[in-house]
Amino acid sequence: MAQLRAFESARRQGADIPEITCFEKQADWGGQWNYSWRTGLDGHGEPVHSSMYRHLWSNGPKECLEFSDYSFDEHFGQAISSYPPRSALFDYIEGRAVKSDVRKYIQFSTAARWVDYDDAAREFTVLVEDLVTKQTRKHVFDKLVVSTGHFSTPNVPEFEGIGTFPGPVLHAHDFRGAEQFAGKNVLLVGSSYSAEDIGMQTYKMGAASATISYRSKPMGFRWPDGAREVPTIERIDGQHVIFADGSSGRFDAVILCTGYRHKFPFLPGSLALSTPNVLYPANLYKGIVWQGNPDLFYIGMQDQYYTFNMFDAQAWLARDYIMGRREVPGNLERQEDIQLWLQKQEALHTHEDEVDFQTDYVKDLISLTDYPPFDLDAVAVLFKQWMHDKEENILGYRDGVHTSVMTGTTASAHHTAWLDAMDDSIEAYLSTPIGSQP
Ligand code: FAD
Ligand code: NA7
Repeated sequence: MAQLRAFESARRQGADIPEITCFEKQADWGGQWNYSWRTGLDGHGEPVHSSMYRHLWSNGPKECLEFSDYSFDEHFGQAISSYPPRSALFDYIEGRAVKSDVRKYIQFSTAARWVDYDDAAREFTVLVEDLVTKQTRKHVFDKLVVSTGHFSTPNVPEFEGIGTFPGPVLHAHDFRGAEQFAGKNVLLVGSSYSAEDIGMQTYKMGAASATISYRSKPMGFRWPDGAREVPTIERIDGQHVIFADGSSGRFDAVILCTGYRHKFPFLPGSLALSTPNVLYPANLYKGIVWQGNPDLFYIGMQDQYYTFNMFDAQAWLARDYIMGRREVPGNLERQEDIQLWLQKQEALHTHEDEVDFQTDYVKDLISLTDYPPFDLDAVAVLFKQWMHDKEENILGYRDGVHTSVMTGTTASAHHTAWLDAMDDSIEAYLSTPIGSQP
């Protein structure tokens, strides 16, 4: 959506933009934000894309992801809270896409199946399947942008004895809501966003306990009573799980919050990015240009503090390379630039360092394009405030308010504290509950 918007923005400024086709395998746009109740396979037998769940509220302040050319004020016409539910963020990204009229470029329910690159002709041949008619078609392109996300294919490790566990064992990708865990003892494996948020979802929905097992280091939040962190799993024996420090527990369900794999089943190995979930994947110049073939671009493949506005900055730069407004430098220059960023990445120690790193990265992108600039240092301050708020109160940080860097608008406090908010629909979110009027 960012890439289409970037081209459309240039077109509206009078530029002669290239012919664009976007293939989207789902029937609607929004990517992860397009919630599905389904798990496993969708109605066409395709892997379900979205990993989002009911009661998913933004896990970072909306002020950190705001588009600089489409503010929350413009979309909602009123101040809203800093941590909206999924439905409101979907509405926001859809609002901008509708306003810029980019739907016309998208062929929905169409999955990319395979890509070939012809070195001599410098052309990509893309084989797609219309999931409704079952017809396959080939399209030829000069440039290819891959923006298929990387939080969709679960990373599922093996644990000794896990096959003996009698209760449900699921990956975060297949988690759709915590209501079923009321009264249960839940084991969450992993120590990042999914473990933290799904763990607190189970607490919110009345789990008897939430135990979070880390591999490298604990998250260290001040967990509420009934929640705790333990080291990695040594082995599982039926319902009984033994951890590396010798402690153990009896659990009713295991949720593997063990992250995702970058997976591109439609790309040959020579074109497919292979990387762990890091802030600067190797082999991408400026984080977007495939080092092995500068006609190929990737958007959004980084681990993310910044999201929507970073995708925009990437898309604006990709657009300018594609349109020849800016020349992609030669192999050596690209490699040197990549190396510099990789070295900087190596030196990161704290989450604050990581925020500063990604802030510098987005600044670098924006300096190369006409994406409306904004005060990225102020956004970095917001990220650090957010991290501090989480440390102070993991269940209450979403009740805090922040001020928009784009508009200066201070968010309104939501009418219901996150812990008590049981309706994540946009209607409930934007409503003023009866009795709360002055
Ligand atoms: P995606 O949103 O994953 O979109 C990729 C698109 O590519 C999908 O529409 C998919 O159907 C399509 N596609 C995939 N394969 C094919 C194919 N072969 N052919 C055709 N189409 C294909 N970010 C935040 O800013 N705030 C949050 O609170 C937040 N919470 C998150 C919670 C969860 C559980 C997850 C998983 C992610 C969260 N994120 C959050 C990050 C989120 O991934 C990004 O905000 C954003 O959705 C990434 O956009 P994307 O376009 O790169 O990828
Ligand atoms: P992340 O942020 O990639 O984190 C994955 C976590 O899984 C991380 O803590 C890993 O531990 C852990 N992991 C991976 N393999 C194992 C094994 N074998 N054993 C134990 N733990 C393991 O993924 P998330 O799903 O949390 O977040 C992804 C997005 O979804 C994010 O944008 C959110 O907004 C929602 P490590 O720390 O590497 O030792």
